[in-house]
Amino acid sequence: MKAQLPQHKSHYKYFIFIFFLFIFLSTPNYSKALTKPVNSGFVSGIWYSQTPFFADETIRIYSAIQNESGFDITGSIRFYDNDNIIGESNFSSISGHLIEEWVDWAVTEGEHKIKVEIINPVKSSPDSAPEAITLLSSISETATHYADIDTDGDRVGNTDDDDDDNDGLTDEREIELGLNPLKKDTDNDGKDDSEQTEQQELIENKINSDTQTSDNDENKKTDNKETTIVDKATNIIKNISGTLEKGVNSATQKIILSLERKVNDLEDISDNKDTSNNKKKSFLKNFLSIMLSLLIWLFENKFVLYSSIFIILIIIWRILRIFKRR
Ligand SMILES: [Ca+2]
Ligand SMILES: [Ca+2]
Ligand SMILES: [Ca+2]
Ligand SMILES: [Ca+2]
Repeated sequence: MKAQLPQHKSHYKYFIFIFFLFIFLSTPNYSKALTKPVNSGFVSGIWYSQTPFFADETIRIYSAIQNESGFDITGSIRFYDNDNIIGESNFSSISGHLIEEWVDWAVTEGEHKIKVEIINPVKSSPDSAPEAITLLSSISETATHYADIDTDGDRVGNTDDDDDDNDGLTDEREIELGLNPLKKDTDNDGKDDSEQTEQQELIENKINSDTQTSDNDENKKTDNKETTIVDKATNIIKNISGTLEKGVNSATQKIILSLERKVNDLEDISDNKDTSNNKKKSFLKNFLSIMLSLLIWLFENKFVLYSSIFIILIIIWRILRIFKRR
């Protein structure tokens, strides 16, 4: 009968196995073989060949890798714009050194989130096979930029530029005038908008000036015309007055002559002795005299004078008549 080992001896086998396993796991080579993250990551983030950058420009984006891993690393570095790959290039990084990498990028208008990532890093050693590793920090921080349009290339984006096309007219003024604020020569006639607008304004000012001068001349002409009309009217009135005066004078003279004739007639009547007929004729003469006096009054401003003369003549005529009767 085979004697059995004591139970506590079988437990020793487990302790020995665990001890050697611990020793094995504690060796450095094995820990590396488990791809422990390597702290060789990015140092200076991301920078650009120029800032600010604008749409339609091609710029260069840079990044740097500081290798503090204790061994050389090879791999690729990939650049992203809004998660779209801009470009990728291979790198070889010496332990303890910093290397710079870049990619060229055609900028478009809008917001851009730029980041850089290290792809497929491999530990490189002259006495061992290449070994894939994991970097502690393989992706850079994301840098956000807004790329504006700079139509006139003066390094001031249209958002901040008062004169986007640099033609001398502000965007606001161009919109007011119906011109294109993004084009120096809106109508393609070879003259910049400002030059053309300046000329147009000069022309308009000249036209306004000429119109005003013309208006002044017209006013002067109108004044002259009015003056001429007034003069003419005055002359006509004067002529009429003169004519009237002459007419009145003439009429007065005629009346005087007529009255003289009447006096003569009355002398004849007084010789005739026919009392009733004399009275009728006398009344008729008086009536005619009054009518004539009224006519004179109607036509003559100096009617008082003429009326006075007429009255004096009548009085004379009456006196003469009295003397005749005697
Ligand atoms: Ca500009
Ligand atoms: Ca302008
Ligand atoms: Ca313009
Ligand atoms: Ca033009």
